[in-house]
Amino acid sequence: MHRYSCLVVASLALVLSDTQSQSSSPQPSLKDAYQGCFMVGAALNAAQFTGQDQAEDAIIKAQFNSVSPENVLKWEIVHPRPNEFNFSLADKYVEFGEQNHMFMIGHNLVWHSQVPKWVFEDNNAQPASRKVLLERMRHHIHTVVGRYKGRISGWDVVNEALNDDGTLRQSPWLKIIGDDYIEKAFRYAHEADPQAQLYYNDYSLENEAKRKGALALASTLKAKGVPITGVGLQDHVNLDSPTTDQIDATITEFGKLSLKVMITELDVDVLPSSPHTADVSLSLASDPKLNPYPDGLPDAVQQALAKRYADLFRTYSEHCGLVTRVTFWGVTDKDSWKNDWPIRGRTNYPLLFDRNGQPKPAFDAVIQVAPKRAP
Ligand code: 9MR
Repeated sequence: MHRYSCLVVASLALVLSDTQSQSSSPQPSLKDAYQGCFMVGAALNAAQFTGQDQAEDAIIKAQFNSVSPENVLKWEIVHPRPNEFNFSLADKYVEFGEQNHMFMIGHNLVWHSQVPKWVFEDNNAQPASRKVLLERMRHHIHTVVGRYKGRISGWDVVNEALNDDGTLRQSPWLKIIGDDYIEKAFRYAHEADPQAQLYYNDYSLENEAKRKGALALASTLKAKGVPITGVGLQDHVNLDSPTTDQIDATITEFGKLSLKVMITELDVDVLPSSPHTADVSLSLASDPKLNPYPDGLPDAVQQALAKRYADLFRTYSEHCGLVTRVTFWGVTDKDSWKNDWPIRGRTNYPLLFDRNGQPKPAFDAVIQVAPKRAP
């Protein structure tokens, strides 16, 4: 397991990427720039970890020291039917992470989305009983976490259990089991791999009401001795919202509970009508006015994106050690979920690498604000 101290000393390591090996200036790497502060990760899609996207593989290997699976460990993929598990893609994800010595995340175990209907039903398509659903949850978690015991180091155990007002979401998990479903999920995951780090992961935790709800949830779990080790702030953010003060305060507040804090799904939406949320059920009608940059990002917006990323990483770096990882939700703009949410088929620019895999000004900005370390 990685250990990170907050020593901001050592030299800035530089790596030569394949693409720039012939140019005079070597390309720095995110993972080296933030070494000693936090890990830098990316969520991967199947093409990347099965070797079908060699160009992106080169970026991933050069830039990141942690990976998350964008979709392949979700319930509907690994456990599509009651007695059927399918680990073919998940196994490839884990092999890729091992081959490249990366800190691997499992995403996710208990969520209201991307989970088949049968999970919540009995044989007559009626709601399952609490007892049956708890046993299904235990079986799923033991099977999935157990398979990767000692290999996947941290799990998003419960994902997005809160409403925007901080109350518990009325998901089938809550309705059928009751509010102790969260605690049970963490206990089952801990039984399956006592060494694994276990996280609660959610979006918009910078907003006061939701943050209060999450802080109350986390402190109740801690008080009951539930094995939660960290909180994931997804940080699907916009150019101007939430403010870095809100982000800073959110990290500080969770730190006070002696929880690790991770930025788990970072991207910056530059398009209009993209609310600061990641509610997957949201869907808006398409309109060309809401897709203003189909042929490229104007320089002014490119610079605004770079400044936003610099401000974000300055804020995260002020919490070196408390923030243990910053993970981008994707590698290049080409594959980002933000091209299809909340409006399908737009051209978005949320990440540090462009559609051709080239680093954007935002990449340089993130490297530049990394804590300077003495040689
Ligand atoms: O990026 C994922 C996208 O490919 C899926 O279609 C989507 C479906 O729910 O899930 C996306 O990832 C989500 C993550 O698992 C949880 N937080 C919000 C992310 C963006 O929707």
